[in-house]
Amino acid sequence: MVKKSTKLIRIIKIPKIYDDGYLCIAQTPDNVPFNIKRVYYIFDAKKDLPRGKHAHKKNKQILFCIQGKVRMHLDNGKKKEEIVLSNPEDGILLDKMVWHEMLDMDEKTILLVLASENFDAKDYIRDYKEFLSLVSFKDKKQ
Ligand code: T46
Repeated sequence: MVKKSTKLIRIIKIPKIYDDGYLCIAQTPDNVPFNIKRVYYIFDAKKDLPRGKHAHKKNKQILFCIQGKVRMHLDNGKKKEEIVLSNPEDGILLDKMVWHEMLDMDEKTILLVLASENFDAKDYIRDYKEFLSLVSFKDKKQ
């Protein structure tokens, strides 16, 4: 279930079952608030090399750290928040138009990501100044 909060960071806790080892279940719509079109995972990350550093125009995602740890930095143009993920049953919702960075990973870290959209390089905003101007333009229109 998605915990309601005014915070930028929204943790999605998924059920964990013990059956000769643990099994965690992410499922639409019970705990994933979008239809999953794509799944990818990231491993063998290089220490001290941050990843992410972008926002998505349309794509929404949930990121699980299923092994090791990652420090997640989120920024919506108004506020910035950070959290360390190290529990495989805790996902973080990466909404569209949220700048995100993945920090402090190492070769043990494995990130599993569920995405609402197929890969599209045009969906990425990789320039932070452009991101800030797009979110402030959206705010002025509302
Ligand atoms: C994100 C964070 C959480 C593909 O060709 N198809 C794909 O589905 C993905 C995810 C990536 N790529 C290519 C694009 C780049 O040439 O893989 C390369 C590495 O992607 P990127 O530098 O965006 O990787 P990260 O780890 O910085 O970011 C990834 C996702 O790409 C991104 O969407 O939100 O994880």
